[in-house]
Amino acid sequence: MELQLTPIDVVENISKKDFIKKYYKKQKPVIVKQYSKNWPAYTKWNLEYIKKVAGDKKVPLYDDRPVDPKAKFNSPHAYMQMDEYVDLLKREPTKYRIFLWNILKEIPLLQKDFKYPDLGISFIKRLPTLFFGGYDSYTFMHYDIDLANIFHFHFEGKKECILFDQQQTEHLYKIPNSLMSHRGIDFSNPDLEEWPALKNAQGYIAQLEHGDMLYIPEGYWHYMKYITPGFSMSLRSLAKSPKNISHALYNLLIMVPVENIMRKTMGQKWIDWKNNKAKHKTNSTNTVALE
Ligand SMILES: O=C(O)CCC(=O)C(=O)O
Repeated sequence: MELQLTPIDVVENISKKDFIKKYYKKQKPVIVKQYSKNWPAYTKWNLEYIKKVAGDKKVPLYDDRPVDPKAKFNSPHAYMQMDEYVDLLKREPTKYRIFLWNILKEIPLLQKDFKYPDLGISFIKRLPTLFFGGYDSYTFMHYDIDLANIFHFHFEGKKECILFDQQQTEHLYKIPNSLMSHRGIDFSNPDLEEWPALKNAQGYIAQLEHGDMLYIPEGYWHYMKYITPGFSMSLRSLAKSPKNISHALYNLLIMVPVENIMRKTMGQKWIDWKNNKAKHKTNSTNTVALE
């Protein structure tokens, strides 16, 4: 048995009216092929260009190592200069990824190369962010702290995306006091004997290519696997549902400070407790999958 994944709708173009009616209001993901074809970024943005405009920047890198109990929530695992990082991406597989790199702060010049989509919703203009990954690297299954609507534009190469809505959370081995699934799960090829509750989860899957835009609705879980080295830009729009807004406030005001205190005081014991709890709690509330 495999994960229950439905292909994400793919359209060649979309009007404002259709986007709002068929996807935004229904909170359903969609891919618009080649959405960025009329932006300067479509022809300019590739890894060589990023090396040219940001080669001297020191960039924070993340890999798939277990959580370090001494590190604060979301702290990077290493730093490298961008030109060295691009060379590494092109030369060999690497697990190092760049996550949530703020364009306005780091390379404001890139702002001229894209436009905020005219899709009938307003965007948070101060937070365009970039994500980079090497061949076969992946971003763990997670959802974002602000449960925003995300518009994800891919450049150079191919990427696989797996999404789940918030109602699937009980099947996803969520780590307590975090925004992540258990890191032991390989969502591209999950071991359903070890993680049986995943059989109950219903999600979506798609591949993105250069120029494509993926709409990720509010609070959706997402896992991204870089099939080839490449990068993406996410633009965000605030969550609208009161439930998601209060969830976002809880994350920022309670979850993160509690996590930092617990890591500082309990260290590895806290991380081990959370990992065990995720596994046992999810298995015990998913008895159907275990039969
Ligand atoms: O593509 C990635 O590496 C992660 C993207 C992501 O997590 C996001 O856009 O919120």
